[in-house]
Amino acid sequence: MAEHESLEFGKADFVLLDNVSMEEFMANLKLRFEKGRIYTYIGEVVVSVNPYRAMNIYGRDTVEQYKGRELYERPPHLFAIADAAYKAMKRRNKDTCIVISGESGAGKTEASKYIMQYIAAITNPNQRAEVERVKNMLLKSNCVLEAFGNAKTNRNDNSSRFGKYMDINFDFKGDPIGGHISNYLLEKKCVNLDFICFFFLFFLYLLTQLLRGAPDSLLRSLHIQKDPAAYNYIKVGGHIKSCINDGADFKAVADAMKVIGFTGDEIQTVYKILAAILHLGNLTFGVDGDVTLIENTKLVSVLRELLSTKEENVEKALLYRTVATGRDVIEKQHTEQEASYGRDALAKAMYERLFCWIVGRINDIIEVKNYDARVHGKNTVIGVLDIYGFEIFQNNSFEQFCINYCNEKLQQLFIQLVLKQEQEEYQREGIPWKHIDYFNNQIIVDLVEQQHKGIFSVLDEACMNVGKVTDEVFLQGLNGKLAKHAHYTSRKLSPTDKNLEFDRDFRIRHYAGDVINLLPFHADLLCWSLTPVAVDLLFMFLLCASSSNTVLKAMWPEGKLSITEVTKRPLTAATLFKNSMISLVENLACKEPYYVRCIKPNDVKSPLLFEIERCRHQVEYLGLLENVRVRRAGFAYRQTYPRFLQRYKMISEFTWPNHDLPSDREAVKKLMQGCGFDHDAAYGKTKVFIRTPRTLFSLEEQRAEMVQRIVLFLQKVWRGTI
Ligand code: AOV
Ligand code: MG
Repeated sequence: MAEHESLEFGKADFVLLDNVSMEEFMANLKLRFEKGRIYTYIGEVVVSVNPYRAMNIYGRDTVEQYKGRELYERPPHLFAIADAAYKAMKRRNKDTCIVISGESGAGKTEASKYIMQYIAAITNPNQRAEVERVKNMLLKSNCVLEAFGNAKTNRNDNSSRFGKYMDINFDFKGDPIGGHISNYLLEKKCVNLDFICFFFLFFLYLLTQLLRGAPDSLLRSLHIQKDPAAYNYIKVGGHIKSCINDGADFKAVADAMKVIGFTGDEIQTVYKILAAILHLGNLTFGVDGDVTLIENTKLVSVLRELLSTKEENVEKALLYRTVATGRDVIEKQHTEQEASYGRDALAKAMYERLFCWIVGRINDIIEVKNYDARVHGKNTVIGVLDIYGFEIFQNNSFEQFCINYCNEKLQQLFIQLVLKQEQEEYQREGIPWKHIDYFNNQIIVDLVEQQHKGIFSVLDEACMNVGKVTDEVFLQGLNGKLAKHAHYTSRKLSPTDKNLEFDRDFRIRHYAGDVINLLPFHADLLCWSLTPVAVDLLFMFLLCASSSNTVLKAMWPEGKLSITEVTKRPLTAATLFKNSMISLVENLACKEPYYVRCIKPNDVKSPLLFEIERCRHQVEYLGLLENVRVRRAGFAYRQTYPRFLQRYKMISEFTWPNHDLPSDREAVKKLMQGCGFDHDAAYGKTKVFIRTPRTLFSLEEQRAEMVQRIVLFLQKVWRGTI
């Protein structure tokens, strides 16, 4: 008997709950967690609770148990979902995707790794060398991306600071032949008491790794000291004590880069850029009269050397900006404060470029090559999305705003695909159906992304004028356009709840709860640091573009453009992010989706603690209860009549080998009645709907038995024993 029928471990599918209430849902989730059953289904959705301990459920033997099986034959597992996505792709030629969501530390990245491992394990049975090479690359690329894109945060020791979507391409045999990675970068802003700097928390992690793990000779050539405390960016990030295992990590990353196929020059350049970023953080500025100066000129020459450029380029990049006045572009000296913003912006831009370049190189290496669809048939895709979940903190800034917007988009997709489509299909097919209420979050998506009126548009407008943008302008814009929106409010904080910096906020009522976005939002800094080719950063771009290091130069391709082309008004980072989310969702929407919903049981990384309130909140904002209701009211399986017959006609005398009933619909009805499943089915205009998975399971069993019998019969015929 499949485990989902054993009560000791609770219900393996929430659809089987006696009553669909929050209490029962939570009790079942808790019981299963305590019994070490971290996965539970809602139909085909896997709900996963982070066990915070090593589980012995991902080995080769478990892979064998799930390989090629139907979802309900085995206890709930990620492998079952991975297998379902794989089967849909292989049997039905469908592009599929697995969307993994949940909050920080809930186990998304781990889940995505197990899914990749599973797919790697079940493919390429013939051990073709080329496929093995591709698989190895896909797995190794993860290691490099994690090194460059993860950070230790207080919520997760290995927190992904970028969203990752990876397509794996398969050939007609179902073996991986390549892949493509899209990353959705986010920056981590750090607000310090007396100055504000933008930087990536994760680069600190990597830089700390570099300091601890790199050989002395390499550090000497980069002019880097071993003591992390010597570097401002690391000090500010408070990361000095963070990683115990940095040395080993450094070697693993260096090896992975080599295996993937990065050249020696490329790897050297990566180190040089990381070192340059560290040195940049130590640059300080002063003034002499009305001239801004770099105080530690020795660092200028170190930067020159690391970036293979001229000292004057370094100075210009750090001390000047260009201002476009009409058709002219003039140079203007930074003030001391502008120079420090500019320095941090440069450090950040260098890191961002480096990261994007690494992703681009990996994509070059893993992209599908030499596949001729005319000869081999369509190549199909499984996409795996691991993206940051909702973040609701005390202080939420631009980063959380983007993350939460992303989650609204994904929830909208979920609603579209799972809830709305499901209900619409029943209506279309004329199946009696009681409408289930659910909250459609489109209104919140619009609040953020609508053209001309949405928050992104207002932010873009506020960013139009570099130098003059203030949060005041931004907030006025928001209040002017959105004051009446049901999901938006803003307020001035009373002196009592005022802390040092924040005196205003605006609030978005997300479907997951109220999120207070604090001002200052630093709209002015956003246009400084987030525009990819802002006029003001022109000299910085020229700095890297003028380098004689060809690898570095390749990261700054706009160096080839003329000044006027470069100074054209660029898209702001907010818009870029919005556009990338829209295209991500479009891409997912044309695939058959599978969902993994991750839940974090507690905030102290304990394997024993199931904090009920904490979990209930996540269950609420993941919309899991609505999901169960729709699923329960609905049907686990549906298929068009001809296809259904094609698969199951051999199990009924009425339909095998062909039926003589007036329609396929009648034939299916007769088949189901004959098998005693009629009570569990509904017959739509074009499709049959089956309510419980168990029925489908029995159909499959009977089919397998018949197929076996037919094979034996044919063998006998061939041998002439009949
Ligand atoms: P996240 O991806 O959801 O957070 P991770 O996948 O990095 O979270 O998981 C956080 C930590 O929880 C891991 O480092 C493991 O220690 C533990 N963990 C998660 N899943 C499992 C599992 N199946 N078995 C054992 N331990 C697990 V973030 O990237 O922060 O949103 O941005
Ligand atoms: Mg992660």
